[in-house]
Amino acid sequence: MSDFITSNAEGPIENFFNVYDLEPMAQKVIPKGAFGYIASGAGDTFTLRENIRSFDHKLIVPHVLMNVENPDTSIEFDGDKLTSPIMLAPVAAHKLAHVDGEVKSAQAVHDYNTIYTISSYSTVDLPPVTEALQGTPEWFQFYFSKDDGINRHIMDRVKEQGIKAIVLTTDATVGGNRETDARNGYVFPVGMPIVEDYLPNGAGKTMDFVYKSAKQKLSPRDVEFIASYSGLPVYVKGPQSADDVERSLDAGASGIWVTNHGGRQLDGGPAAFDSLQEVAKAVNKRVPIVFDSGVRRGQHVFKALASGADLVAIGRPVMYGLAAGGRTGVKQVFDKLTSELEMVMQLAGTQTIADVKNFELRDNPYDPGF
Ligand code: PYR
Repeated sequence: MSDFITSNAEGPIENFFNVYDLEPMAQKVIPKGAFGYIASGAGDTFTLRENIRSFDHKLIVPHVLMNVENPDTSIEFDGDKLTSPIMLAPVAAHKLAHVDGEVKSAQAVHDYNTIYTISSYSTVDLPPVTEALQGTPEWFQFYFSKDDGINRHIMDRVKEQGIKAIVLTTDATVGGNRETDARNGYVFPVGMPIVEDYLPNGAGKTMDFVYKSAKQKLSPRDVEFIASYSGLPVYVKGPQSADDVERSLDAGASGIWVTNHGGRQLDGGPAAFDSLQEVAKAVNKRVPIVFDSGVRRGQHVFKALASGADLVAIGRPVMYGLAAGGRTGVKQVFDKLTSELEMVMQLAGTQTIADVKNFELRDNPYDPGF
């Protein structure tokens, strides 16, 4: 709806010492319903809370006398040299956080130089986002239509943009129990142009309606279909167990994305970081692993990489940085996590991301709360 007013901030965020600081800043400038939609989780928010807490299940025992100075966070991934393995997770509707929406976050990801995942529920259409990225690698997160003709059309458009991979979200075939949205009577205030063909007039719709408009009966055949039609690598976003890894790889997945959707879907499920341990073992380096859900610190990035992730994605912190500082704010979020990661790498005795990936974390022998 055109009367939706959110942040138009642009410029450096002051008093920003860690990414947790950004949430209350964003809350001041994003309307209540939209902020609740972004920040909240499902049900009792058990899984949402466990996502952050679970990083304490593993310890980084520092290694000293390791001849380390100026650790290098850069990586090469799929032919691209990236500033770090920290990338953007697909997050719906950036226009909730900033009037310019995905254009600003894409500009920031270009400034930082990492992978941008555009959501099917982007509030800016594909071409302006690709343009704002100026050649920075872009992936597309797919909320599948029930109609394969529409899916083909969306994939044709995705390919026209030179997008490098498709991410099939499999853990959201129906909305989680989003009670905050229900209490706030939240409806999407802006439309979603990429899925206009199966979700016309998205503005004014509840999240439940949005989810039910997409395909619910997903199966391995959908992975096969996307892979064969698009010819692009398909990342299956959702496996949290060895069985699901095998089902995805058998269907032709080129990568596994470990997530619990930021605690927004199945409440009562495991923390994503705990699931990463099982998934990495099952994948056994056959394909790349992307990890998200709960990443708020450089040491979280470090622990995820040391547990088998190749890329670590962030979502909510980017939305908060966007609200508090626009393009500059989003860049600051990536920079903050990177400088924390560099410090942790230095103190842990690791010079490169390859060293981090070979680092052995120790199981926490103390009681981390349960
Ligand atoms: C979410 O609300 O979590 C979506 O993925 C759209």
